[in-house]
Amino acid sequence: MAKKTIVGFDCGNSSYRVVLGTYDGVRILTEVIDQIPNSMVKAGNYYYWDILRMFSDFKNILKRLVSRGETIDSIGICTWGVDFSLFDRKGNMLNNPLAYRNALGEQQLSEMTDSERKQMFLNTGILCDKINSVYLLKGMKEEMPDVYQAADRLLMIPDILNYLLTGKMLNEPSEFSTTQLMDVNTKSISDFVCRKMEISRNLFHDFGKHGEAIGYLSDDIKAEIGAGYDIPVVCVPSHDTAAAVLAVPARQTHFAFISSGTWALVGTELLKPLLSKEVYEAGLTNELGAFGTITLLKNGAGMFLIQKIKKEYETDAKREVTWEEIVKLSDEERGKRIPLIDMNDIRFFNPVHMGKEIWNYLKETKQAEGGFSWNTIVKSVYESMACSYAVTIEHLQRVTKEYFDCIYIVGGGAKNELVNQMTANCTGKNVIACFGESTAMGNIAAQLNYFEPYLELKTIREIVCNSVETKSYMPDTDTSYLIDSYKKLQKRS
Ligand code: LFR
Repeated sequence: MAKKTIVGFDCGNSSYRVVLGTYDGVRILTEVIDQIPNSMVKAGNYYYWDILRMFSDFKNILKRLVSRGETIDSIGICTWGVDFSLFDRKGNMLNNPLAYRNALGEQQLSEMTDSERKQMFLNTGILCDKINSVYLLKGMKEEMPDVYQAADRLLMIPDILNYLLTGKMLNEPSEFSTTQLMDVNTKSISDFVCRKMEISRNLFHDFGKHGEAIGYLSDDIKAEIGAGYDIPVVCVPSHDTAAAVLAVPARQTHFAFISSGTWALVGTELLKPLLSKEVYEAGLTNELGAFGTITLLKNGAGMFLIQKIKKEYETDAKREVTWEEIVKLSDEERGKRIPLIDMNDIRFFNPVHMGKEIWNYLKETKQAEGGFSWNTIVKSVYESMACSYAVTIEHLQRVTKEYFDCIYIVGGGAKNELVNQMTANCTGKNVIACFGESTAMGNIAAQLNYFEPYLELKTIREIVCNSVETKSYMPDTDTSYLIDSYKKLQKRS
């Protein structure tokens, strides 16, 4: 395959990035063209995402690339999962996408019995979680009936951007699996879930196929960015987790990964879903990955807690602080007792003040006393993160009957040396931190399949292995004893 210049858009909850990938026949070299902060917008009673700002920023960056002389061979879009907008029959967007941190989903899910939840899991492979689109959609149907009634189509966030770029609507499968509206066995829309949740089946479109073109940049956009040639927009695994897993530089067939960002996804890649009782009880979920794979994973709280803490700490300090300073707060606690929190306790999902919420938790569980301490709080988050990883790795080994001798960490969180070491210590395993933009790497690597449709997953991974820089962490202190205390806290929540 000749040299290719490929654009990957990776949109996360806290920032979005545009990455330019150059494939030279052996490896992909990446350059981050821009990184722009992102956040939910509170308007009236709800939290929303500003999708049009993302679209407009993306177009401006494409324009910049064209004017600096790049010839773009293709484009792919990835974003987080679960959020969507509804469209009317004429293709107009009816609502700004609501954010999954709205209370709507939780309210709907709380009405379901245990046996209903199990049925939903067996049908979709997906664990019932308040953030899954199906609950938000049901909530919208009740709270915004006019919008719901006017809807003809539902597009997930990456599908929306693909549509705005090309005029073509489709639902991309990996992203769609996060709705919990896909039958995991037939990989088509679940009639069972639609019936049960009273959701119209007609809202959904045909699924795209990874590696195929969705369409080409519309003439308007081509003119706007100054491109005098056609640019295909390729159907990539557009759920950021699926793309990040594709970017794991593993040569083994069975491997464990942690995709660390606002969320922490701890899992392994499979060819078929696992729907056993053990999987269900361990809180694992079978999402769709790249090119027909399944990513069996635990969807847990990740850097969200510490991202919120950083902002609060800055407010207290009345200045901006670096991540190094935040990490140092924890390091200053070295040798002291290690306080833990259950990372996934609902009280940390979207509290008014994360620091205070954690401090109260530590006091209630008798792990802290005296005056409020940022050091203790930060330490507890980082150590708890490592513990939560260790518990999930234990579950994954049990349900898959595989032993993982190392763990790959991808995503922005891989830069956190302290947590990498804590994870090695708590799991007793070799941790391999993978640097660079993992989601963008997976996005760009998947697009190679458009140029060479017979390129197999194994070959794409080999290209990834040639392209990703890693750093290895071996356990240096045994902290596996913390796992039992962590499990006790999990039971308490
Ligand atoms: C990670 C992620 C998770 C998803 C969460 C919310 O960025 O996509 O996989 O569960 O965000 O969409």
